[in-house]
Amino acid sequence: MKIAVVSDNIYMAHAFKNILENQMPHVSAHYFCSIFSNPEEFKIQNVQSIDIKKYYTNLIENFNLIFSIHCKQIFPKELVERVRCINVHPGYNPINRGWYPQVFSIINNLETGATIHEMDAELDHGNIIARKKIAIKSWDTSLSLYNKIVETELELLEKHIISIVEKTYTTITPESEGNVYLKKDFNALLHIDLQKKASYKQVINHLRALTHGEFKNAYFVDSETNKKVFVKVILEVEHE
Ligand code: 0FX
Repeated sequence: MKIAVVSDNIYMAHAFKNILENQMPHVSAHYFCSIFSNPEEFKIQNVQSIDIKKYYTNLIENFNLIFSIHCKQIFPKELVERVRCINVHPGYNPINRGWYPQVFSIINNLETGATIHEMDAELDHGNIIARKKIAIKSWDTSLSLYNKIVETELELLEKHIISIVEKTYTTITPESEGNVYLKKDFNALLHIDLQKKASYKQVINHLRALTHGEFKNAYFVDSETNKKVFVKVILEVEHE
């Protein structure tokens, strides 16, 4: 078995490596990041950068199982059709396909969770190997929910890694095409129109969906200086 792991997320790449090494010490994998990352930052031995769009035939020739662990480059159709490719996705398919799922779940009142699935030519679309929902609390921000999603992705990987490598799992077909959100949909949420009317619930949901640690996401434009003013919220639930 020749396994490749492609990741643009340092935390996830290390966690995946630990799970694979702990559960399958006899199995080795080659680690890559896409053109969107700097391989030196990964601090994984022999990690290589690969432009998947240009050099995917190298992957086809050299590997028979490929994991996408938050890889930011789209896998070409030929790659997913010629090699078994598995995606670990920070959303519950098919409800949360695409970019930054928890953001859209909070704003659009959609369920969320984590999914491991076989890849096909469409985004976050293939047959599902494992998935789990996570409850969204009214005090969750994008960051607090994201942290729970990542831990759920790892929980699913711990449970299913052996069956994935050994190809002994069963899959379920997604019930529908679901929802797909892209980076441009996220970008369209950032500018707050101060004239727009909304309920407090909508406003709080919008702002908590864009509150993610240090990221400067939501903003309005100050009318005097024309400068962006970034906005985030602090939500704290009382202790019982
Ligand atoms: O690696 P990842 O957690 O996942 C993203 C997509 O959500 C996922 O669908 C795709 N399969 C994967 C390849 O890329 O993304 P990240 O580490 O860039 O961001 C993590 C979270 O941080 C994100 O869910 C929301 C938040 N964030 C990120 C950026 C860059 C912001 O709130 N603002 C930002 O500008």
